[in-house]
Parts: sequence; C-alpha cells; structure tokens
Amino acid sequence: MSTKEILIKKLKDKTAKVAILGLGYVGLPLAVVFGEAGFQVTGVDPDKRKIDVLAEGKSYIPDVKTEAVAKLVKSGNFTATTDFSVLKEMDAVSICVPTPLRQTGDPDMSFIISATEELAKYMHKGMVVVLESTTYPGTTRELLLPKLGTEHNLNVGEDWFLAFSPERVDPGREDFTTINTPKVLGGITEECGEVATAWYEGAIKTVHRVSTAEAAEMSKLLENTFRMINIGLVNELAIMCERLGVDVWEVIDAAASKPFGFMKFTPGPGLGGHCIPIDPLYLSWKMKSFNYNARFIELASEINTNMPRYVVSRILEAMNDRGKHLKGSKILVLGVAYKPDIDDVRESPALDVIGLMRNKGALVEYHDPYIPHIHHEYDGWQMDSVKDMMKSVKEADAVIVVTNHKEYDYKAIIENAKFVFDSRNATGKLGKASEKVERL
Ligand code: SAJ
Repeated sequence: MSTKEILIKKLKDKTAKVAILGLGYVGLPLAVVFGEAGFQVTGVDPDKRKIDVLAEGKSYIPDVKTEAVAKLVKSGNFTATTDFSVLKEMDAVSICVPTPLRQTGDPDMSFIISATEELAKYMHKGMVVVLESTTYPGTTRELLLPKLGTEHNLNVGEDWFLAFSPERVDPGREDFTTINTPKVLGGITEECGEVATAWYEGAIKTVHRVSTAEAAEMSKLLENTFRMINIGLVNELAIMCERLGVDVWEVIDAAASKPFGFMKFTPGPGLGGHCIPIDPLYLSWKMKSFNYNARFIELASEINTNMPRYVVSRILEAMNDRGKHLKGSKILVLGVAYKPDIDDVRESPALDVIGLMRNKGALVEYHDPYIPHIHHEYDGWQMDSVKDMMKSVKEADAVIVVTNHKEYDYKAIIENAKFVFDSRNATGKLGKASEKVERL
C-alpha cells in the first residue's frame, strides 16, 4: 500500500492521531468535533493557562460546553499540551492560529510562521496538514509547502499531504456550528485534497471540495469581502440619505421587502470584529504584488473606517442644534462590543467613537453588560463600565447607542435621557417618533 492509502485507511478507521495547533475560538471547537467523532486528539497551544483549564476538563470558549471537554478528557480522547514535540507522533495536524493585521495595516503572518516552524521540526512521512487560518491566496503553497516539505525532502502528494480549509466559526451562533457548517477544502495536489477530505469527512457533515488550496483561500476572502463591501455600501447610503433628508432605515427596510435579489445589511458606527474589517485587506495586500489595486475593498474600507468620525460629526451637529457643546458635556455610550449580545470588543468602532469624543473634550462614560472594562491599545486610556446604567442615562447630556444589545430597555432609555443619538436604529419606531432621539 502507498503512503496515501495507508494514511487514508488510518483516517477512515480513526486510528490516525490528530493534533490541533491553536486552541482558540476555531481550534477548540474543531478539537472537540474530531474527538467526538472518535479520533484521538491532542491540542497544542503555547498558552499554558488554556492548557491548565482544559486539563481540568473545563472550557474557556463560550461555544464549547465544559461537559464536552470533560467527557473527552475523561475518556482520554483529548489531551492538551504546550509541548510541540508531541507532533512527531501525529498523523494529521490542523493549524488554527490568528491572522491579524499589523498597525501598518499589512498582514501579520507571525502566528502562521511560528506554528509552521514548530511543526517543521516534527514533520515525517505519512502526515496530512490542513491550514484553517484566513489568509491571502498562495499562503499554503508559498509559505507552508517549502517549510514543511521541500526542506525535509518530503514529496507533497506522495510522502505527505497539505491542504487549506477556511474556518467558518461564527462565535455565539447556535444554528450553524463547526460540525454542520459546510467546510470548503482544497489541496496542494489532487492527492492532498483527497487525503484531507477523507480526514475532515470523518467528523464534519459536509466537505465542499475545490481543486486547489488557492481556490479555498480565495473563497473565504470572497465570503467576508462580500460582507465588508455591502456594509460599506449601506454606510455610504446612510450618509447620502442624511444629505437628502431621507430615513435610511425606512429605505433599507423597503428594499428588503424584495423577496429575491437583495440581501439586507444595516449601517452603523463602523466595522468591528476579527474577520470582516481584516480579511479583505489580506486580499488587497496580496493583489498589490500583482500591481493590481483592489478598488472595491479599498473604497469600502475607507468608508467603514470613517464611520466613527461621521457618527461623532452627527453628534456634534445634533447637540449644537440643541444649544449644547460636546466639549465639557457628559456623554454615555451604550454598548461597546463589536456586535450585539457578545462579549468581544476586538476592533470595535465604539473605541474610536469614544476616543474621538474624548479628544473633543467630552466627558465620556460607557455601559456594556458584556464588557466590564475597556482600554485603547494605542491611545492608552481605559475605563470601566458604569455600574448604574439608568442613573448615568439620566445624568448624561447625550446617550449614544453604539452597540444595540437586546437586553437594553430602549423605551426607558428614551424616557430618562435628555438626548439620544442612535447609530444602530435600536430605538426603531419609538426613536423615529421622539424629539429626543436622532438616528444615523
Ligand atoms: N455590521 C454592520 N452592518 C451589518 C452587518 C454587520 O455594521 O449589516 C458590523 C457589525 O456591527 C460588526 C461587523 O460589521 O461590527 C462585523 O459583523 P458580522 O455580522 O460580519 O460578524 P462577524 O465579524 O462575527 O462575522 C462573522 C464571520 N464569520 C466567519 O468569518 C466565519 C462572517 O463571515 C459571518 O457572516 C458573520 O459572522 C455572521 O454572519 O454572523
């Protein structure tokens, strides 16, 4: 039997030993899914705190139930370690590490590079490696292939197998999770795709096979670039509607009444999260090396990045109309998470809105039921969520709804506030009807 046949057999009968590099919001759910499918899984992460929690049979990822981890740890199907040398025993390795941006806006490949360099030390014949981290097209072939194979005289597609399969984890979502979200997968060679698909089909309901790693890398970027550009479109529409004296929320709801050929997006104070504002810039960055300017991405990114400034300009105008200065005024920001009903503040536009108002001399406080403390990474300021939200609403000269958490009682907020700027249409019809409310 060939190396490929031997490995496929081990993957199909689940005797293959599986490792997940990176145990974050992507890696830990994936480890549990492979473990529950019957694989022997080893999680590897340099963060000892994570490993200690997992060793106790507990989870630190809200989407992963502690009971699931406890059961796998107890049965011996899942162990976690900071020791990368365990990789020399592994047959199948999935790399799930972050791909953020540098402060310059360029891709930060340091996590992929360090994971790949660690794995390279333990590469051997008969391994399959899958990269899950969202990245620019060509990463798998240009960066992983040489470091993991060529430099060890291992022939990819014969001695070992390499593929890309983008993560599609949406933290907090319960209807589509790792096991039932279709998984795109493309190999460096046909054989690589075949082996990696045999592995993933052993645990994930639907694997959508594409012909190359680049096609898989690009499909993920299309998914999130599609969102970023359409959010940029409705943000620009909000600016145009304000000039025209038209209610953008009414316009969007009307367009959304079309049962086909339209997908609803809503304007807001900017683009947060670790996916949508970041992933498309990996594509535009890569295209620069082909002397191609990805104009849609650049323009949408410019519009989205400018939304915090636009929101603050609207607040300035609205307060001026009410005979108030922003400078010296007490401002309460409601909601700082990057989207409603979650506890993640990464890249949240709220931090920019707060920073801009602070720079104009406003006395800014915030409340967020999910985020007890915030700090600005570059400007250095920090603050705690106010304890008594309604008391702060009453005392504020203006209340700014930045993230529309479901649990807020917007009717009571309007009743108790002097003025509300609603950047998410959280107040809806009540806000539209109230003299005290202005919406984006
Ligand atoms: N946003 C808007 N208007 C919209 C939609 C979103 O301003 O119409 C803002 C949000 O407030 C947030 C940012 O954009 O600040 C991103 O929001 P998101 O709904 O795209 O949520 P994310 O960042 O959690 O995106 C994830 C992505 N999942 C993966 O990459 C695996 C994305 O592909 C999913 O489509 C998205 O979740 C989802 O649908 O929830």
